[in-house]
Formats: sequence, C-alpha cells, structure tokens
Amino acid sequence: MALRTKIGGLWAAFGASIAAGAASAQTQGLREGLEVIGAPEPGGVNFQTGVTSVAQDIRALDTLLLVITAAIVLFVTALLIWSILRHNARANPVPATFTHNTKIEVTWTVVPLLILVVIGAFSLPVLFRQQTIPPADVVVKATGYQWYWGYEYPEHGISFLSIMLSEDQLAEYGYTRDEFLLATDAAMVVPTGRTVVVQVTAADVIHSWTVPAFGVKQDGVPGRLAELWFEVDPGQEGVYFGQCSELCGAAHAYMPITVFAVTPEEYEAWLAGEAQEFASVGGMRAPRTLELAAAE
Ligand SMILES: [Cu+2]
Repeated sequence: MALRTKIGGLWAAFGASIAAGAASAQTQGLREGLEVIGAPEPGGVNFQTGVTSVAQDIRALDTLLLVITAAIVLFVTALLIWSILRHNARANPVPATFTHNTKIEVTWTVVPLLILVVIGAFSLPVLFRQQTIPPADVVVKATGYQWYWGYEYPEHGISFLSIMLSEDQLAEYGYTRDEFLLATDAAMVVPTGRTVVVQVTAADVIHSWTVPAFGVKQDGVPGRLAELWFEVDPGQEGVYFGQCSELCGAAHAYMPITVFAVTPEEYEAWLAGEAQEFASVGGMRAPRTLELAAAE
C-alpha cells in the first residue's frame, strides 16, 4: 500500500509536469462515436475478443492447446489412480520383478513426440503470420518513454504524445472509472480493414507495445526499430486498450496504450485535420517532445 501511494504520488507529480499533452479536439470527437471493445473485464480469465485474424488464430491455437493439455492431465490422473488401486501392496502382495518394457518405452517416447509435432504444425504458421510484416497501408511509429508513449505518422508529419488520464480527467475524455490505468488523453488512430504497420522503438529503456485484442506485442528497444502489424476487421470500429508490457521503471503501470479503430473515411478525415493542425504549429511536433524532456 505504501509503495502504491508512493508511486501514485510520483505519477501525480509526473503527470502534472506534462499534462499539456492534450488530445486534439477532433481526436476527442472520434471518441464519442466509438464503443470500448478491447478492454479487460472484471473476473475475466479468457482472451479479449480478437478483432484481427492473428488474434483469432492465437485464440484458436490456445483452445487447441487447452484440449491437448486437458486430455493429458485426465489420462495421467486416470493412470495414477489405476496404479494406486491396482498395484498397492495389499492388492498386489507379490510385485513383478521385470525392469524393462521396450514397447511401453517406445510408446512414451513416440507419443509425446507426435503431440509436439501436432502442436508445432499449428503454432508455427501463426508465429510466421504474426512475424511476417506485409506491405503497409498505414505506418505509425510508436516510441516508448519513461513513462508514456509517443506516436508519429511519418508519411503525414504528425506526431504527438499519449499520456495516461488521471482519475478526475476520465469523464471529460468520455471514459468510465473502470478505464483508469487504460485510457490516455491522445490515442493512436488507425483505419479498420487496412494493414497497419507499427514501428516500435524506445527513447530511454526497453518498453513493450501491446494491444491484446489485436494479438500483437513487441518490445521497443532504444536504438532499434522493430515492427508489428495488424488489420482490424471491418465493422470492429472501437476503442482498444493495451499496457506497456516490459517492466520499465517506477511508473511502468502508468503508460497505457489507447487505440481508436475507425472507418477508413473517418481516418482520412482525421489525418487531414491533424495534418492541418500540425502545419499550423510548424510541422512535426517533435520539438515539443524535446521540450518536455528538457523540462523534466
Ligand atoms: Cu514502459
């Protein structure tokens, strides 16, 4: 509790120092038309609803593994119970004296091998699909900072920071109390039905950009540019949350990820509006990032 309070205080001080990074009015406007889809549920034990083909593949793979492991657990438990009942000293006073059984030894080597081959046959294609970056329709660069994310649309000269909302800011931005520690002031905006490639990097220590509903997770390593991709199914326009997934310091828990998936038309309109706004402040807002760093 003491630690929580301490970190909370740290966050408050830190938040106050960069609270200037507010969302543009039109990003705010997008929020109103979107329902929250990608968020954790209280007591939830399963995956969030997958809205990309990779997330759905991961879910199917998980279901397959669950079936296989459940079958193994049941089989081993049954075998154990059978052995206890059948081969205890009372039921079986004269124990057998053999030391080998070639048939059984071959079986318990080959069967697990086959199970692993089956698992591999289903898991490797998912891994390859996730890791093979297709040609991009939209490129966004995500940079992890201690402790917030910065987003750039390099083809459009747009860049902004995305800072976690404090509890009393949530309502103003259209979020509920449940979305504390998930909602940010500005959001990454992407179109549905288009291939989005996110270039992930970091400016200080290693962070990790993750959105569970998209089935993506990628470490951002300072000095390196890694990539991930996703394509949100058309019709799944909404708000999606994620959290930094690489322990990156005291306020690691306070740098969430908010993505707005909108229709391609809404995305184009947003881009045009943002580009105009950024042009009016003299192009890329990158210097603002530096200003903030200097102010810290
Ligand atoms: Cu982090």
